[in-house]
Amino acid sequence: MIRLFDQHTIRKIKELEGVWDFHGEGEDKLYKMPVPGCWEQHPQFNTYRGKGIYSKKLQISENGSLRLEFKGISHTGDVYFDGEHIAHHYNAFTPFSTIVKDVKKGEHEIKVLVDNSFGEHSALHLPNDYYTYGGITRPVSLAAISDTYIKNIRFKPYLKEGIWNADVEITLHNISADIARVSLRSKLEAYEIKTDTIEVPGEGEVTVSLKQEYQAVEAWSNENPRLYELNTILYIEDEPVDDLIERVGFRTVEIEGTKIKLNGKEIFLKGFNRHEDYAVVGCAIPLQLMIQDMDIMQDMGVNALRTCHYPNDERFLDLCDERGILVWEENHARGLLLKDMQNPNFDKQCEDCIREMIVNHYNHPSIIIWGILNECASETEEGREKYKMQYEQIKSLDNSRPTTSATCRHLTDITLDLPDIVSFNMYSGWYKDVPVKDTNDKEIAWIKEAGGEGKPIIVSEFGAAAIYGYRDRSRCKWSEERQADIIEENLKVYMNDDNISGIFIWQFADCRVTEEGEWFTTRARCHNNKGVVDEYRRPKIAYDVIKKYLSLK
Ligand code: ADA
Repeated sequence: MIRLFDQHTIRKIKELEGVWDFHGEGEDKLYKMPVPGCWEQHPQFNTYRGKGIYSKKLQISENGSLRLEFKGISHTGDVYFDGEHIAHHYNAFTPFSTIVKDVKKGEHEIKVLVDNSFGEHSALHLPNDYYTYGGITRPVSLAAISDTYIKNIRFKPYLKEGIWNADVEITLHNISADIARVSLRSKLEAYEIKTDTIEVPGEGEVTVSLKQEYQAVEAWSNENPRLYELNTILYIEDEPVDDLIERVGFRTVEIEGTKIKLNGKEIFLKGFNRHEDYAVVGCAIPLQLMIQDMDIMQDMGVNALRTCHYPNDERFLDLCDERGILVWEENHARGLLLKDMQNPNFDKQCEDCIREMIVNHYNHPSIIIWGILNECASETEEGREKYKMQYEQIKSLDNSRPTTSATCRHLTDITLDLPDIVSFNMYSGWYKDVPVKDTNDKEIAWIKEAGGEGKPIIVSEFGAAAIYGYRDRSRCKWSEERQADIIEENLKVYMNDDNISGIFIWQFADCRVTEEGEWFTTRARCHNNKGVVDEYRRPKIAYDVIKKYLSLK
């Protein structure tokens, strides 16, 4: 399944899921690997770090051009069509697509060289407190494409004198050498926009900006996540040749002083940090397990989610749209020191990730915050310049959502004047046995002096570790009892402090971490064990403590 709803009824599209041939680089032995999937699930590749080649034969039934889309290859993919190199992409967490023109009907072959190795070529995937898996880890789709097709649609809802309106931007791409004359019809319920003839230059793109008033639609909210399908059809001489269906919601998110407002109403965000990681399947989580995660989090009473520390699978964002879960989605970065940020590939790899995240995820009403650079070098001037550049890039792509970044540079961060919301990670009671309230009061007082005055504040991470099944009456660290105690102490303070507009518990589930980089010294089992469920989603004692407290606000 590519998305939780069909995006086409005219464009012929299919998912290339199933079993692909696979072999490790330099190896002849052939394996059969699931796509989507991580090679780590195979006993021969459970800790494999390097390159692997996936291949699949295709039967194409008609002559024409094709569009291949990969929702995620971890962490670098080079795509070959009948031996010709047609695409390169870095970063496991954002999609990319490519066009193959004038394909003759018959048998063809796709090969994908996948690389999950570390080194200077990879500024964002490096040994870290989560695992960089290997594989074609998210869905792949193949579509027969018309010479001029709908490349992208952005739907920006807003209220005008109490009536819902939207700016609808439709980007068309013409892959032929000749100018194309087309027209569009875009329908949402009974509201229809029709265009006159649009000229798209040969081998060029055109973006059409339309406006529409939608008098009688319902707002999207946490309590009533009302979604609508925006169905756009492209015509050539009145013949429908392409289409794109987007699923949208009418909602606005604003910052008003120190409050975050959804549709003009103040909200308090309460949720988890969730890594895309599940036992056996790694980061290639199938829909049924995504639904399980969502059901468990909602059972504990969440209304929000932070996609730590990278853009998420669109199917999970679709689930958030359907369930009314408010999302902080962030670009890919965790805990990078200045020397890491000085990697010559860092700026471009961040820029690509931000652009692909926003261009592809813009229409999800559940996403209300864009985040960047979790716990990176925000205490340095050079680091500040990179934060500034990335916030500016986000605003240039989307000025409808507030920005933030989770800092751990307590008392030294010099970037708090830049984002719309200030967020901090604090592990009172775990890394330091310090009183939660005093530490929190000090942090908030500093934030206000250091550029955060008058802004909403979010506690983006707090929590403690526990080994699933380890019970101990002494309530010592690493026991489930102590994890529950620490989380309870933190919840009591953060949920009763008017300075705080949101909390994200670290973390939803235990996740695998890399052995390299000495993470094994502080991560028992080579896992980050701060989940309130383990990697098999078995609940720890903290589960019911959280369920009790989240129901109070
Ligand atoms: C940091 C980081 C998380 C995780 C956490 C921990 O706040 O943002 O990714 O590493 O610490 O478990 O210590």
